[in-house]
Amino acid sequence: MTSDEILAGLYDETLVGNGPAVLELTHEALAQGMLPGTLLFDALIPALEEVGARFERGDFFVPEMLIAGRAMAGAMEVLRPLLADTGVETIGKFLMGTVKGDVHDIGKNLVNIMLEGAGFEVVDLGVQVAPERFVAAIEEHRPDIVGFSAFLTTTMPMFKANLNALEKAGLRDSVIVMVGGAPVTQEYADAVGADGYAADASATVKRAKALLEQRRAKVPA
Ligand code: B12
Repeated sequence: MTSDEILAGLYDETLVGNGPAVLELTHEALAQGMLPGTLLFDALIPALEEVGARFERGDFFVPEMLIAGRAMAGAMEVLRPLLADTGVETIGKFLMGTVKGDVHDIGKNLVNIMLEGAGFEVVDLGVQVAPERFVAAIEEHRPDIVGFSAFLTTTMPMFKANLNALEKAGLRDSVIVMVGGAPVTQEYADAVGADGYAADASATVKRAKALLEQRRAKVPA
């Protein structure tokens, strides 16, 4: 199989949620020396974008979204160590979670992988994380940055609820707050009072590093 055939196959099989085929193609691609990032950005993510578009048009329903998401997650398990293992030293601690009421975690997991690859220590709280769990985890782990992920317009307001909880616990000034997820915009991030927003995983890494540098320049160690 040529690289183009593998990418086309990965796209098609992810779209229809054929997990075993996605895994097989992922292994085949890696055996041929294709880069993990190519599989991710040229096949897996575009396939999920198409899944979303079909759902919006009413051509796909929740079960189709679910199996496509699972198929992608299976490939991510294989790609994860390859994307994260760059051997760089830890540059900061990032606490991450999907907000309460929201179970979308593929985007968040991708961000985590890229952050780890860039040298961040990532503590992942998973999905459906309530404000008080974020507060407790910040007290326990003392991260430099906390990230809130939301994929639904109905759960985005949890950003504000989380920020209020941090404020109430006296933690707002001790941690940088980043927000993201498919429906989130820079305007929304500004409106709720977050410190940073990024539209995708690589932009998150850049923004996180820049925010850390700013913070460290202000508070000399
Ligand atoms: C897969 C999927 C599901 C799966 C989730 C599986 C899982 N484990 O994640 C399942 C089937 C469970 C699901 C359920 C639902 N879903 Co859904 N889902 C999707 C789908 C198709 C893909 C999402 C995804 O993973 N994309 C891939 C990743 C890589 O996305 P990404 O946005 O590019 O991620 C990047 C950024 O967002 C950013 N990022 C992410 N998190 C963070 C965090 C921080 C801090 C930062 C800085 C950056 C950042 O970096 C990421 C990596 O580059 C989207 C459509 C779409 N294309 O977005 C709908 C979508 C998000 N779902 C939608 C809906 C409506 C639902 C349901 C309500 C459906 C229903 N009626 O039950 C339920 C809600 C369940 C719940 N309570 O959460 C709508 C949301 C509409 C809206 N605006 O509110 C969408 C947009 C589909 C649509 N077009 O209508 N869904």
